[in-house]
Amino acid sequence: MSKISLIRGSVVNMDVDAIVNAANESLLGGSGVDGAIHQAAGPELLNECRTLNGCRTGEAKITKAYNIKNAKHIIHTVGPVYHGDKKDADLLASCYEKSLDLALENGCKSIAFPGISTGVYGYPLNEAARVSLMAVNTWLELHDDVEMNVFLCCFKDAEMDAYKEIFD
Ligand code: AR6
Repeated sequence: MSKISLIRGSVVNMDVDAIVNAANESLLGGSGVDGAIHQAAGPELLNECRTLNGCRTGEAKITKAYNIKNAKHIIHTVGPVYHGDKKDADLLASCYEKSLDLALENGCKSIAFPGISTGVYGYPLNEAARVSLMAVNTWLELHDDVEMNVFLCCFKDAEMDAYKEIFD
């Protein structure tokens, strides 16, 4: 019923119930996909984010999508800054799991993720691809009675290559 799809492109353009933002703990915007989402959604997004009191690393919060008309919700999650210890993988997996939990709680049947932590936060692409696929797969197995179509969006070719290597 549910499935995982690899997509080459930006989450901002995805026609889904929820797009995921790779935010920071302030939830007040930044560069990378965070900047692109805030720019596309417009200033009302920042106004709603100001009411959320930030978000801890590994957690997620939800807002409306405002001017991003192809999505209903934005799920803001905060990935770990990569340090190279086991905690990184746990926190990164938690971002995917908590985002999927929020999507389900809000009636979403489709969700598009960027490569959380793989940009500014420095998570190596091959490790991040493994952790994210494992986290999404595990979540879908635990929720085999729900429909959730998960799109893993690769903004750069190198991200797509990292996922493909896992299947080779
Ligand atoms: N459009 C779509 N996807 C993008 C874009 C874009 N313009 N730019 C990057 N990506 P990153 P992080 C993809 O750096 O590593 C921000 O300042 C990128 O290819 O956006 O979690 C936040 O405020 C990768 O797949 O996020 C935080 O401070 C993914 O987005 C910090 O960066 C994540 O890269 C978070 O760092």
